[in-house]
Amino acid sequence: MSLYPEARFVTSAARAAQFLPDEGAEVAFAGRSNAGKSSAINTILNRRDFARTSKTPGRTQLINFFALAEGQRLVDLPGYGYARVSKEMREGWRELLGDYFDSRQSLAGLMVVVDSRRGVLEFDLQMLDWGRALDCQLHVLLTKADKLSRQEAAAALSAAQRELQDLRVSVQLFSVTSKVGLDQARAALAAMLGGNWGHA
Ligand SMILES: Nc1nc2c(ncn2[C@@H]2O[C@H](COP(=O)(O)OP(=O)(O)OP(=O)(O)O)[C@@H](O)[C@H]2O)c(=O)[nH]1
Ligand SMILES: [Mg+2]
Repeated sequence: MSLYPEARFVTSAARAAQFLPDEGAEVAFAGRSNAGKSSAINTILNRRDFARTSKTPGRTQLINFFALAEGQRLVDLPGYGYARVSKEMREGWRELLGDYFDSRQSLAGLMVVVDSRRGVLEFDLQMLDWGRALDCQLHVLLTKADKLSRQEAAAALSAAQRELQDLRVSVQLFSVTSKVGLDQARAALAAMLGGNWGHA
């Protein structure tokens, strides 16, 4: 059963004029290309092929808006850091993301999706900075934890926690295949949308 039975895709935005009205509460998923954003969204919502997933990095190049319930939205942001795209395209993404974070008062929470094998990188910190400027709740999903041994996963978690400890960011392990951390991620999303972060 989905926690959001009414969830539906609404629109893709290539520029700021196409964003949905800035009202209600929104949670955005950001992360490096191929980190597992779309997979995480599908699994958290329990909807197969809801946000598209791809073996080809950089496939989600637009800002995708989903309605979850009345006044509650989820946003799949375009992945960053994919090397094999043109400079113009990279600048276009940066501008689109910049416009989004400059304007989005309804952004209640930001989920930064990080490949647990790579750890937190510079662009992830940039996203967290942008989210902090909007005073939204910040949560990091260390994805693909199934690809690490138990020991490696624990080490990846404590490394990320150490790195983010001064930044008011919560961090967890996550996997769409083993379902590690799924309940925790769902609780984080619900708390962000419901405005009761810290009580999840
Ligand atoms: N083993 C494993 N594979 C995963 C997991 N999450 C995602 N993947 C795989 O990683 C690849 C990329 O996943 P996506 O969800 O498309 O990544 P994305 O961050 O949305 O990528 P872009 O839209 O290109 O930015 C796909 O082949 C997924 O099947 C996970 O938890 N475990
Ligand atoms: Mg995607």
